[in-house]
Amino acid sequence: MLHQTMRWYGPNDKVSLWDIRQAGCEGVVTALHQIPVGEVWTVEEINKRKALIEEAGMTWTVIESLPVHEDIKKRNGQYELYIENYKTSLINVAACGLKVVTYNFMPILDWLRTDVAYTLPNRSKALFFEFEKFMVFDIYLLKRPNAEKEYSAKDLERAKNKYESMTDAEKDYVFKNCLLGLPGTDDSFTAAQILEALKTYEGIDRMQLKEHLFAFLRAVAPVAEAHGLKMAIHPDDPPYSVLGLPRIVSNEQDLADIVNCVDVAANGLCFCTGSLGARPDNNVPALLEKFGDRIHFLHLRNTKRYENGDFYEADHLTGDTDMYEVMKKVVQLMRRRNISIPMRPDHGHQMLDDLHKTTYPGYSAIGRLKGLAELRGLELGVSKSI
Ligand code: CS2
Ligand code: MN
Repeated sequence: MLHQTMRWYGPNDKVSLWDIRQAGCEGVVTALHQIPVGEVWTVEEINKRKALIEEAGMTWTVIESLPVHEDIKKRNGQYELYIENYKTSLINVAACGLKVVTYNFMPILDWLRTDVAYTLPNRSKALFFEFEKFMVFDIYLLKRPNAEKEYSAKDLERAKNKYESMTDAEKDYVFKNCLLGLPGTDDSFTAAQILEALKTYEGIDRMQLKEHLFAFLRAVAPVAEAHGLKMAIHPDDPPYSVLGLPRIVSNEQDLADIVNCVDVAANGLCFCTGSLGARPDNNVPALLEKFGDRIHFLHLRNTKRYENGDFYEADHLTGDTDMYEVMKKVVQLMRRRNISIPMRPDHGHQMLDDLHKTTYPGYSAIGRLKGLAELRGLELGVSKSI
């Protein structure tokens, strides 16, 4: 069976370890969010967190994330020091008995949505990416220099119409949502910070960023391999370029380039069906089959896409990705490899009592519990029937 987990943001998370255990989890996915990006994770700090999880009767199954410093992505500034620190953190993590480390290589931002509280017909709330509103943000609110150059004439027209139809309150709302910081913080970027950070990526295109990722992997993957660790890169979300920033973990070719660049098991994937599935040309079950040997962690989540480029996070079992097919491939994969792959339901809808609570967008307890329970049932059914 899958090793079921949920993400926990640490002692300040309003969702407690016991909540997670009651949801049926055997494991927890967490990170030392208090350590600034780039600094070494010490054995002492790792063990402290591990003990907290074990006191609640679970294991710390996956680290998400051991973040990669921006200097490494740009290969400037102190990138050599940060790569050395990363290796040290990996060695420390392995010394504490942890096995899987997730990270991503998205410049500046993590995931991006225009609405983190989109009301569904049943009055629960979901994360929504509305393409026209995103263009409005980019062109009219953030006012990114030369943003218009990246959109077609037709899209620019759509953006203009949208902008003109929006109230000031709607514009403020989109602005605020698009500037939200990384998962697990209450901080937001300011427009000035984003514009400043964007400048630092001038001249770094997809090819160049890929080279930087490969150089990073050539340095760290052998260390992970030697210490019995598996690294798992998370795909881009949404899986294409945004704000003129290159994104390089978006489709089949990207995944193939990554696993081939250092051909060891330690250089693997966090297979996020929600992120990959936001792109119509990604056949998620086929990708799962193709890269199965290198998948060390699963994020199971679904998206519903529209023709116009919008998508929202659907229920875990509905949406455009066929979760039954996904689960069948997962079960077959685990049998073939004779392992239990760690999985988490990724995000969930805000619903029931959680509608009255403030939690990190996507990370309220009840919606994730619902997703997990549905996936758990699906897995049982699939595994008994094949
Ligand atoms: C996560 C990502 O919250 C989420 O959607 O799937 O933020 C993920 O944790 C990171 O990108 C992994 O480094
Ligand atoms: Mn994910």
